[in-house]
Amino acid sequence: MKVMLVTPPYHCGVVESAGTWMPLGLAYLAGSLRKAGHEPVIYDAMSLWHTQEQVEKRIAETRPDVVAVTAITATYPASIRVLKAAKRVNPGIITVMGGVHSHSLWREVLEAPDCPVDFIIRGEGEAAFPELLACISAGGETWKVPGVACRHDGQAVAGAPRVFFGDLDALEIAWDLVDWNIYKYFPMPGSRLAAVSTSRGCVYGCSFCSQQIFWEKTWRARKAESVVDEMVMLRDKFAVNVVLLVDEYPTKDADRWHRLIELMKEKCAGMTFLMETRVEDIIRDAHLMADYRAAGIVHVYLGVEAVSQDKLDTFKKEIRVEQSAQAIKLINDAGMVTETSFVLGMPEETPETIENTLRLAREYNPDFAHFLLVAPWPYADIYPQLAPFVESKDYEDYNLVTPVARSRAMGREELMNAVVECYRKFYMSKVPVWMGLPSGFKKDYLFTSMKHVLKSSFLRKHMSGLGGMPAEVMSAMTGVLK
Ligand code: B12
Repeated sequence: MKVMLVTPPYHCGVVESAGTWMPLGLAYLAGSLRKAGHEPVIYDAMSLWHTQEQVEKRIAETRPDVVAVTAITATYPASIRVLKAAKRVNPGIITVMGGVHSHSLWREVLEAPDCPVDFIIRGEGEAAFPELLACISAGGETWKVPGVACRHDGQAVAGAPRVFFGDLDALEIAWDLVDWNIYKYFPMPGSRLAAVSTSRGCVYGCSFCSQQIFWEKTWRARKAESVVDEMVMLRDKFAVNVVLLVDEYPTKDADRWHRLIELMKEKCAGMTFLMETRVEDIIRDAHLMADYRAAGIVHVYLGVEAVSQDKLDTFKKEIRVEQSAQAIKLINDAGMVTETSFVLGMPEETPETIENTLRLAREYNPDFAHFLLVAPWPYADIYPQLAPFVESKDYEDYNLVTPVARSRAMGREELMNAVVECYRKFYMSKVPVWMGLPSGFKKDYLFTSMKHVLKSSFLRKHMSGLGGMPAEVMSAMTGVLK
């Protein structure tokens, strides 16, 4: 069958200010579908900034048998619009949805009025999707396929959960179906950006996070050798020079991670890497920070999330508050860029607690800080705590930057204004410090990133409402960037 794999054209103005990001999950699915004899096509409507009309036209031109979309909660309404377009083009097109949103909320999705979704794949898609298509072709009982949810006899039903894939290195990725010209990392002009997954899952149970639900607190990893072979192939065959490691938790197995760092140092010349991990692993690896940098790692995102131990414990983050500042300093001292996030908007949030978060965010001294508004994913452990305060059911707003819940003391607009003030004050104090950095990679990187944020992010819109960045910051930016 001809299977069109589509990203929903959704934008909330955060991540797209830093780059255009390839849909790795769809490249994995395309690899498995092709292996099973199908003809997959990847259509990244999100990165192409296509309109609903363009999406519909592209579906009509492609004439697929199946249209499949991916959806996180914020992109779910846009994914539904893609599948509605497919049904308008041809009601006979089989429609499939996968990803974290429909994994948990499969019943809500299938029972929604006017639902255009024929099948939901829950969990990993590489084995379930080809098996579903084989079952459809054979006229079999699709509702019994493990990992599939669908309507049967007028009811929404789900097959047994699927066992996670054993050997991640055995999965084929359709790298040749990726339209490489689209993917760029803006802080590094002229770059070509790829995404690589070295492991899947996370063993922690952070209460605001969806990934622990999706992966059931499991963790599986690829072999270091196989990951590095892939990186080298991406560089040599597709001219990739920047790689986002998409893993929730790449550093979990110290031996594997250290071997990976060694191999990256040895084989990945000319490549740079962006990654995320936990603070305690950075502290564990304090003696290896220079090796991280030598391996090409330039940017590390740490989920700091809170500045009080109470709040960290509520989030079940399992770190000590003092570890965050220590980890950030280690990365900064090694010449890499640090990025962190702080979760705001919990029921007990007040202007004073926000002020305190901002004060400590400055003290922790990451290069970039995000002041995120908690998103009440209905399937997250924290949801019951947030439910009484939720004021919007529009999933499109569940993007960590739009306020959807109030706190006891603060309304949604007040929370939003406080967040924008946090950004403004944080970067007002940052830019003069960056000015004093010696010329070189880090200084260029920081200013180029900031330029893109101020040019295109959600902050631009909100900041102008609040009077914008102060003139001295803007003139510093203009001076450095010419
Ligand atoms: C890379 C990434 C992005 C990329 C997406 C690129 C792309 N088009 O895929 C970019 C940078 C654009 C992005 C954006 C956002 N992201 Co993001 N992102 C990630 C990240 C780090 C990795 C995703 C990934 O590639 N995983 C690897 C692949 C192999 O796995 P996968 O995508 O889950 O796919 C597998 C299964 O889920 C399933 N599957 C998925 N889709 C489908 C579809 C079908 C048809 C089938 C059969 C199966 C299937 O099969 C796949 C293979 O096994 C995750 C966190 C994480 N570590 O997973 C967050 C994450 C998905 N993002 C998240 C968020 C919140 C956002 C933003 C809203 C953030 C923001 N405010 O900007 C935006 C929304 C989009 C936008 N344009 O504004 C949240 C989602 C939370 C939720 N429950 O809704 C996550 C989980 C981060 C987090 N911890 O909170 N993101």
